[in-house]
Amino acid sequence: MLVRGGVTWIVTFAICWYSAIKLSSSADTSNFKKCQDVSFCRHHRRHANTRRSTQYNIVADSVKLHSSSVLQFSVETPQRKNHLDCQLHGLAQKTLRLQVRERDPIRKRYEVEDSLAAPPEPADDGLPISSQTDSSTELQFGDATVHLKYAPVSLRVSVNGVDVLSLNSKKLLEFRSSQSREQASKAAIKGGDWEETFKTFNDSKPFGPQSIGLDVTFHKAKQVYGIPEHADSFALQPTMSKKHVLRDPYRLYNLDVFKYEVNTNTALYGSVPLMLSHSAQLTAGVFWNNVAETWVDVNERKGDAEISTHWFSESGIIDVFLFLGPSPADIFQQYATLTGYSPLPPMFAISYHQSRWNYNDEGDVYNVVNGFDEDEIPVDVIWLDIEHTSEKKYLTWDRERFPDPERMQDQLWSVHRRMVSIIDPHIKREDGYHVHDEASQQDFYVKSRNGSAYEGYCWPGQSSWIDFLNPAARQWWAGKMSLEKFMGSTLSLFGWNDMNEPSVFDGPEISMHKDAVHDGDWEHRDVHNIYGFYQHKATMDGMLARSDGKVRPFVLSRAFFAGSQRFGPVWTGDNTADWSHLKMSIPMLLSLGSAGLSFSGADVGGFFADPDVELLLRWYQAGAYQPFFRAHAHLDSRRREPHLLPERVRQVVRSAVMQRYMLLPYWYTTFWTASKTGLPVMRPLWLEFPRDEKVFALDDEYLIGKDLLVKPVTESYAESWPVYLPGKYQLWYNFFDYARFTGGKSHIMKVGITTIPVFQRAGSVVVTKDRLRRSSEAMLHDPITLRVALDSKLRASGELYVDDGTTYAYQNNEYLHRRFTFSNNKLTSKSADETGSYKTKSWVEKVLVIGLKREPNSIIMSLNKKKIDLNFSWLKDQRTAVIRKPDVNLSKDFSIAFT
Ligand code: NBV
Repeated sequence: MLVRGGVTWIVTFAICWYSAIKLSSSADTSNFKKCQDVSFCRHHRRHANTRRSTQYNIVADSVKLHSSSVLQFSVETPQRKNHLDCQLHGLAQKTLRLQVRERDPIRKRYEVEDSLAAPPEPADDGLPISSQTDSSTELQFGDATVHLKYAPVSLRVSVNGVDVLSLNSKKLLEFRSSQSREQASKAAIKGGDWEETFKTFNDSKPFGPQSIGLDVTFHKAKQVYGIPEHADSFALQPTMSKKHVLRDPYRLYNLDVFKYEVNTNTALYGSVPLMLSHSAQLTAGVFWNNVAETWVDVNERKGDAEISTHWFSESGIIDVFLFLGPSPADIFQQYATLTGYSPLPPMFAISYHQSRWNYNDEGDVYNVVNGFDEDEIPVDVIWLDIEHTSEKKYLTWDRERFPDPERMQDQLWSVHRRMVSIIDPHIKREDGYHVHDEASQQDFYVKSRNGSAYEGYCWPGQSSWIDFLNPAARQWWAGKMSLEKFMGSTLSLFGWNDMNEPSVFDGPEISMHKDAVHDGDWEHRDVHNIYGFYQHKATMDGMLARSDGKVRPFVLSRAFFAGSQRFGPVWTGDNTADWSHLKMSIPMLLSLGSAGLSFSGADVGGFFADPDVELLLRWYQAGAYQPFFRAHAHLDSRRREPHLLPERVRQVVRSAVMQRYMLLPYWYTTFWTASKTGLPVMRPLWLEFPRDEKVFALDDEYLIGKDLLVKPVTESYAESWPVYLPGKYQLWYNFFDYARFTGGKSHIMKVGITTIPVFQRAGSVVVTKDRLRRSSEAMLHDPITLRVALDSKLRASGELYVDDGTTYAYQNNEYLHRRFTFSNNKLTSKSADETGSYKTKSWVEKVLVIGLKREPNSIIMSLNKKKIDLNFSWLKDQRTAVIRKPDVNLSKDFSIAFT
């Protein structure tokens, strides 16, 4: 093991090492483990390949109902009697949970609780036993049947006689019980079970092998998706064929991968062990609730629709949730019920963010903002990276460059802009630095094996890491966000947690030693994947508490786990200014969104290197249509704020950013929907068109909400761009020129440099705000435009959610939820929820009705029992009526008749 401590040569080594990677132009993949470097990965794969498995059997007389919704049973192997205690829970929302625990382990095993939003509710109808023999039990679970076979143990769930999911049908269950080193064989010690070395890093593995594994089969699956984060296709690729190993399993282990490559399933910054399967008949899901290092093998599809997968984790228990769907929307709701919904973000958070490592000083910040104002490009937030601190001591300021941070924030605030500053989890070990002093005194640092504070090298030099696993440390950290404690902060400053995998420059795989120790005596190996989650949570809790719970917080995190959606957005880390990374942003964000993390984005422009003009503007166009929209760049890259770009390029960037602002009412309503239903904001096409098999593997186009389809241009010199429009009977309209297209086929679009292929679904009403402003806040009471796109039966509907965009007043009915419907030649606007009573000055300034059969003779509005003849113009070729100034407050009910 590398000696940890303030030894000079280590520091020198780390600086040299970091300088070396800084100069290198691509990822050094040798810093990161492959399956063959990890003893438990080798072990479980061998198990799968040789099929020489230990047989796990249910002890027949142990099977009994523990309560009306929990079945309990013991599992044993020929070698160990009554070895495992199992519980099968029937939960609300068609969800089953299987927990497998070791009976009387010699060392306790970590159980993950906080990924779940609340203790799961039992199913109303329980999990009654419907039949039982000496070798099996059958249970009724709503319209599903659970078949439990005893020898070998396996669990199969079917609905109306159709198999949906199975566990251990491939006999890959393995639960390696804890043992003492004395009991272990020499071979096991040598084989890496008791001590492992990777490069120069030794893992002492004091508790030996404790890994667990299980196979999960999706019986009705054309494709499987999920288990982010990987820079790979959205539909997961097989890692095993019947005969061969095709690639390493998907790895889930939060890592800071310098200059990550695309089209690989190696680990990245965050992990969500949720997998979804989809076919025209059925969508199902599996959540593996374990925060230790995890690998997942995906087998080639068998026959038409069966995909089996193999999951294994280094420690912890088996805690697996099965979601029975059956529709895609059901799955998202089932997962969100369990791990939480992403809360409604403040409006500024879904607007445009301007970031860079670094804005040098206060003057630089003003210049950037002025640049936006002079060029009339809206922006909501300016970000400050690590150089704004005094010597990388987070929650302090470099007072030479930022002499009066409150003044700066107030100045920005006066022009409706916010700031975000970075707050990393590594703390400079310097006496007199309040965070370090308090963390040391209160024993809030992660420990090394010998009991002293864990030390490593990071941005500030020698550092220690806050133990966010410790609830008291989290509470203290949250308190540090208060306006009194965080000197120089105001209510318009928000947070950004970076490097929280955690990234440790001189640690194994640039992370923390697995034998480091957390509160409760847990090894880092047991909790690695939830470390960043807890920093994110604590920072968010603090930002909420500093306003007495009044102002919605905003904290971006790089690392995440299942449930992180409850705390704030995440982003895809340090991508590169390269077309392949622009392209990859789409499958990566689809994957995050499908795993509950609706609020996510990728650095616009690419973090490393310098994008050429074409790449930069195509990236703005894509980013404007992705949920979290932030331009960010590396310290060594050339400045690329919009006002520095050549005039023609700037105009294209401006148009993309303005489209984002124009569509904010639609984005906000979609985020609100996500907060209620768990439906992702950025949706794969199969969510809305579940039976159109052509879209199952598509990951270069997507839907925002249900009504806007986007396929950003992600190739250089593109002149024509094929776009598949789903749904045989579905019509689509080009969002900008109202041209009509039929669904169920591909269309080739001509794409000039200003073109963003966006289509509105026929049958929808999309709301926009068309006036140019400095920021979203300045638009709060602006008038709206209704874009009514008619289907073939001349019908359309849509909704709009509105509130103050900032506070929680909406929880006290300060909101409006409106519904717009077009049918029988009449457009009506009605309240969708009478309890909403938000007062807005916003009014309807324009209505576009696209796809009418003929020019109307007259258009008459009924409002407050009065009839008003409305002026309109007729766009013949587009069969669109444009009504100007109906001039009615958004909160009023009205109708407009077309004759
Ligand atoms: O804090 C500096 C950067 C930051 O700009 C970036 O967004 C993070 O992902 N940070 C990583 C550390 C340095 C990376 C080379």
